[in-house]
Amino acid sequence: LQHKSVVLWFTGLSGSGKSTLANAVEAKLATAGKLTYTLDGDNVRFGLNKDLSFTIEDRTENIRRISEVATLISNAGPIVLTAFISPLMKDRQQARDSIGTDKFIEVYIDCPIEECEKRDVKGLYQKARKGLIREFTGISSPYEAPLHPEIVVNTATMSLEDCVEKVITYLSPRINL
Ligand code: GGZ
Repeated sequence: LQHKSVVLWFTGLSGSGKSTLANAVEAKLATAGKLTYTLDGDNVRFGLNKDLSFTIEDRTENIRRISEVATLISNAGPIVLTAFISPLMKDRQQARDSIGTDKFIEVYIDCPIEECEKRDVKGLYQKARKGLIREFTGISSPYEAPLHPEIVVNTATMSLEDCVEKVITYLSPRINL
């Protein structure tokens, strides 16, 4: 049975767990026989968008291109997952409008910056605090939390398994799982 096309749009701070959760959800969907594609920094910022920096203007362009690519892939059939900070409300709204309000599922990875900074998986927060990275999200560049996301998960208080479950529970009735 063909599923209704959806784009799962993960948003949250660096180190909040967007890619980890997107990959875990993708694995669950694969088990259920669903075709998926995940767009993240690794396959977008090093290729299609390697000309873009982290200024506000370039982040807006980053998100615009990602939303266009998400639409293209989604139209070909797969469930699309995107894992980008996407810090600005207006850019996520633009993505929602261009992808289609009926398809767009915003997943807010709610994780306090204190926790992201404590994890500091890549040492980027430390560099940002020292001023070695400018315009770092949450430190010297804004993050506007979604006000009405379809799904909220708190990766500081919930297990990965629980986060996956919350996403899948929302998704199930919408994609014939
Ligand atoms: C935020 C930065 C920055 C700055 C490099 N600010 O934890 P990561 O490493 O793997 O994820 C972050 C990633 C953010 O790229 P996005 O394309 O998701 O950002 S946006 O949606 O805002 O366009 C981080 C790394 O790139 N990184 N410099 N200044 N994150």
